[in-house]
Amino acid sequence: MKGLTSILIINKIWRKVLVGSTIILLADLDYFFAQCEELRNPDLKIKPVVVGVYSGRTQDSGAVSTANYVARKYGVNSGIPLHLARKRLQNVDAVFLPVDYKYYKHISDEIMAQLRSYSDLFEQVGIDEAYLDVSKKVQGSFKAAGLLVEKIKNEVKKKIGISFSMGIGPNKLVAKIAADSNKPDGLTIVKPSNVNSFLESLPVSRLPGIGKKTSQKMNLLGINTIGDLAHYDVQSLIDSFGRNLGVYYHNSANGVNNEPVHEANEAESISRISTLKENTRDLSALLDKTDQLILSIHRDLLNRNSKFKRVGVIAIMANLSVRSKSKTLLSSSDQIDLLKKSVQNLLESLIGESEMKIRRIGVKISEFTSNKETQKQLSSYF
Ligand code: DCP
Ligand code: CA
Ligand code: CA
Repeated sequence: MKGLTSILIINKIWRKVLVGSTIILLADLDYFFAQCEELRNPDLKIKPVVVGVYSGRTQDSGAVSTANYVARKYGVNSGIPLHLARKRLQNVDAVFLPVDYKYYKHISDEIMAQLRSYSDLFEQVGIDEAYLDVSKKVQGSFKAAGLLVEKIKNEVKKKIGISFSMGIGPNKLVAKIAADSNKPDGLTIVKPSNVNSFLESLPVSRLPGIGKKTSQKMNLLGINTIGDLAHYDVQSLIDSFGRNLGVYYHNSANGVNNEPVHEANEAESISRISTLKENTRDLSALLDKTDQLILSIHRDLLNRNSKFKRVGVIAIMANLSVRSKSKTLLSSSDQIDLLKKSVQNLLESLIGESEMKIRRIGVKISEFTSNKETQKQLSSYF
């Protein structure tokens, strides 16, 4: 075993000598749905633009999907109720538009095809984000990566007319946090030697996977910044959060992340939705229904010989408004029990957010990797 470890380490060193550092980019399209609306109607650019999902019950019931940066100055952000957005933009010449997903998807597809052409490996995550591994392309040079990004940004602006923010880092985690730190139209480069100083002073909530609840729990332990978390005793983290999460938090806070950029059919998902016998917010009644949906989803998953990494639930509420919750697992899985457990957790948190009963319930899995690919990668590694 020891021999194998040293061979792997030597391989890693050789790789560094031969091709330089790993360099990962994360592209995140700016205020995406609203920017698409500006693209087809440039007069909107100077106005607050709010794109929302209208549930149809009253004229303004529903939620904001996103808003352009002009509207954000008035406190209008993703997720707030449309009537609140309307109130915050009272007496302002603002424009409210319904989501036109098909159009945004078309623009996203064009941009993603361009981004893909600049990468060695490409992984799309959702409609407006993608990771690019460009290690070979720029021969491990962060300077060359910066120049490449300037070029891609200009090209996408010229050909498609959309701006995006880009993070450059030695791994996916750092690239993602870098991209988030300068929006819109930003570029943030974090070289390996700057990873710790870059992360140190940021609040723990900036780490992917650390939501409101976890960061509150960490604050109670005296952990406020990513630096605090990096220096916190790893065994104490494991005691508080369990082994998997404890180790994940420790590594992430230290900027350590080895997740490869994998070419997956991320745009794809498997989903089922069904109407409940009667409107309810009773967990066991909902689980009865989601268990049926999961059985059928899982059958499809096995047929395509894939693993999933993202799980979501969607609820159409009694008033026809839509609520959804999703989460990314720490690693890909094809286990039905894990799927059931994840759906249950998501349902619990969804029910906890509103008193309203649910009319229809749906389950979705996405971010697939093929079982065949994983096997191939493992065997070629040895
Ligand atoms: N979206 C949504 N509902 C949410 C959040 C997002 O419908 N609660 C949609 C609309 C967004 C798109 O997903 O345009 C991408 O989400 P982002 O979180 O990346 O936000 P934006 O691209 O809108 O803004 P930013 O410039 O902050 O990336
Ligand atoms: Ca995004
Ligand atoms: Ca975005």
